[in-house]
Parts: sequence; structure tokens; C-alpha cells
Amino acid sequence: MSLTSRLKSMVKQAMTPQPKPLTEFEYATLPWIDKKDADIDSFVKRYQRGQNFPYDLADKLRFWQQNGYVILEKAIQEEWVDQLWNEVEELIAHHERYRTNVRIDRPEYAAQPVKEAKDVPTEVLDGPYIKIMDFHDNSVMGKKIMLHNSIVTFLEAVFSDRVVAMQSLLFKYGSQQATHQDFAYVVSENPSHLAAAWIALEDVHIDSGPLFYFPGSHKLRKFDFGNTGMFYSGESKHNPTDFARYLEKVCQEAGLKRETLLIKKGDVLLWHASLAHGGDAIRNPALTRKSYVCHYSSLKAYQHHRQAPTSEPIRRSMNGADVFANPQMPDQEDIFK
Ligand SMILES: O=C(O)CCC(=O)C(=O)O
Repeated sequence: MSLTSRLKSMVKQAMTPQPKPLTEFEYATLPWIDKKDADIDSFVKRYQRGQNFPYDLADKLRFWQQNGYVILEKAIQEEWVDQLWNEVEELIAHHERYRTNVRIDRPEYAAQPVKEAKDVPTEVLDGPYIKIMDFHDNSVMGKKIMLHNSIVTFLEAVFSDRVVAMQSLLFKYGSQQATHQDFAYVVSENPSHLAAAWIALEDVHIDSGPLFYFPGSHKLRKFDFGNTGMFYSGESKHNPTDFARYLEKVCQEAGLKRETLLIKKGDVLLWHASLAHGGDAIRNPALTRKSYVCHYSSLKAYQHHRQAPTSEPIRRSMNGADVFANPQMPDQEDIFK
């Protein structure tokens, strides 16, 4: 393209009105349960799959609708949790064998916080400020827990659509992450079709930096990052600290209480795209807080892997839900059988 045509095209783009970034979910595409006329009793009568759900589905859906979360006690069998954690320990101990991405939130890694496990020493991987990313790509057990029948049955009810898992994070220590709502960071093709699971891989100790959350905060007005609306990007005018301050202020104004998640190994917290939450301060650095966080969307809202938005994904299906194979590391898929 010549310089003149490039300039012309830049001027044309600058003069074309850009769509205003979203500052609220579109009402028409909200999950049915977030709409004003949601009729939970008739939904439950029609929802065949809910009949084998080992909790009272109508009660859990009502609780979700009001509070933006539910807890499924003893959802995941201990042996599964133990197997997953043994695999994580193997990854940490023999990091040189694995290409799993790891995020290191330590000042010495600030220039490049995401690296492959093989390039991060065991002492660093084994410490705090580490997020092991998308380990489910590598692990069949990671996929089995992510797509566990109880999680999928509940989220399929919430979306009234097939569930598709989007991504996962594994933590050995508390994240100490500031208050946030996930839709700002984890974006599907329909941002309101998003939910998450926090799976306890050990009993949570109050001094280990537990997750905290504000029940009812999923109904509050969204934060506006300025130029990028309700989504955060490196270009946003406002930053995650402004986001946290806003959420804490509006939760306080609305009289919402801050709760601390003290659940047991194998229990699962499921939360709404807009539930305000974060990681508490670690009061005893010797304590671990092993946990597995998975994010989900629906078939209609997540049709392509985020790293290959124009290719048809390779679906791995379990319990009537899907997760896409990692398009960038096919050699690392299911290396932990
Ligand atoms: O587990 C934590 O401390 C925070 C996890 C979290 O907020 C998230 O993944 O969205």
C-alpha cells in the first residue's frame, strides 16, 4: 500500500464513528436466570438433567439468582483432587520437562510475567505469586475435574445451553488479587455468559489468603474503565486499583457484606460473571491454599479457542460439556493421563 493510500485509510478510519464500548451487559442476551421474569420452578420441571443433581437444584438456582454464587459441598472426590495435585507437584519438581505457561507476579519477572514452566526454576514455581495457566490442557484429570458432572449440570442450567470451559488457573498459595469482577478480564463472545468455579484442593485456612466475595454484588452497576467501557485492557484509562476501589465503595454503599470462603477439600464455589471477589492477604506465609479456578461460557457464546479465533476448535467432551484443545501446544495435550 502506498503512503498516500495508507494515510487516506487512516483518515477514513478516524472519521468513521466507532461503536461505543459496552458499559453494561445487553439485557436481551443475558442468561435467562438474570432476567426479570426468570421462572426457576418451571425451568427445573423441564430440565431433565437436573434430576440426578445431588443438591436441591431449585434452591441452588434461587440462591445464585439472589447472591451471585453457590457452594457445592463435597462435589469432587478426594482421589481426583489428590491425583491432580500430584501432577502439579511433578510439574514443579521436573519443570524442565514441561511447556505449561506460568504467570509469575514478582518484580524480577515484571518484563515478561508469563513463561513456560521449563524456564522457571523449581524454587520459584514452588512459591507464592505463581499461577499455573491452563493445566487442564496437559492433564486428563484437570479436564475431568473441570467438566465434573455437578459443575456442568448447574452451569448448563444457568446458561440454558451446553457448557464450554474456557481456561483454568492453579494456585499453591493465595493470590492476594484485588477486588474485581471476571467479565472485565475473561471475555467470551457474549460477556454475560461467563461463570467460574473455585475448587478447593485442600481445606482452606483463614490465614492462608482465602478468597473473599460480596454476595449480591453481581447486580451492581458496572465500572467504566473509560475508553474501553466495562472491559479492561492495557489501553484502559483506569486501572485494576481504580476498579477495586469502585467495587468496594459501591458494595459498601449497597450494604453488601464481605464474606470469606472457608471451604473444605473437594468443595466447589461457583460464581457469576459479575460477583465482586478477590484474594485476601496471606497472614501466615507458611500456609498453602491449593486451589483450581476454572472459567466457563456457553456453546453460543464461546465458539473458538481464544488463541485461534478463526479456526474450528478441537473439542474434548465430557459429561455433555466441552473444552477446546490448546491450538498452540498440541504436543503437550493430555501428557498427564
Ligand atoms: O483464588 C483467588 O485468590 C483469586 C482467583 C480469582 O479471583 C480469579 O481467578 O478470578
